[in-house]
Amino acid sequence: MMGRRGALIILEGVDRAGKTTQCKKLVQALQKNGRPAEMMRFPDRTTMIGQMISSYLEKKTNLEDHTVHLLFSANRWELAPLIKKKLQQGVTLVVDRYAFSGVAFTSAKPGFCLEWCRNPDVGLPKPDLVLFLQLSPAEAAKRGQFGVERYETSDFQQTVQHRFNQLMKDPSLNWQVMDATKGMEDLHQEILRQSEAAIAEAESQPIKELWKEGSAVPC
Ligand code: NYM
Ligand code: MG
Repeated sequence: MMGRRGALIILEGVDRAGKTTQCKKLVQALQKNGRPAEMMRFPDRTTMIGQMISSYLEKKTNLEDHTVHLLFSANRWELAPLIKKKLQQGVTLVVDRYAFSGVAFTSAKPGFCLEWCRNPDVGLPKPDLVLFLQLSPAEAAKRGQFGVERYETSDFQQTVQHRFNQLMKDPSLNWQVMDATKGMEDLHQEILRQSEAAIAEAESQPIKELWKEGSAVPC
């Protein structure tokens, strides 16, 4: 008999929404509930491709915009076999950013449309749940200064937010918008509840492919 597969759960949102904190809390809580769960993050800066991305984000190197977009995607593809293997082994994966950040950040640059940005990620393991941590630019500003990495300016983040809004209109994905202004613990409980539901739902379903059946969101 086939074992029950794990769920692919993604946390998305603009910078400083609390994704990393919530990913860690979710993994701990799932493990405490007796569920095998592990955290991953994108970009994964530990691989060779990840190191190129990291150096770009730290502004140590420059890369042409299409090129870096494809590297972010390649960074997901190089880990796709591991993602599938873990899910099939029954491990639930909690992932800090995925293809949605890829599309939202690149398409926030002039001259890029959603369609082009989405293409390299078509066919990746499809998430069972995408939790979007919603935080207004004003609330984000209260959380302190931006870092020094590329993209960390409020103008750019505002465009990124618009792009996320467009992506969230896609009904082929299980988007759940979370109010990230809530207290950390309340937010965690809500995320845990949504995740447990997605895990129960995923158990009986095959792993699907992202954006394969097309998307209603135009360029
Ligand atoms: N980012 C992240 C992209 O531009 N494209 C992608 O595909 C992904 C996964 O990298 N500002 C951007 C969003 C962030 C930056 O992410 C680094 P983090 O979570 O701060 O390490
Ligand atoms: Mg960051």
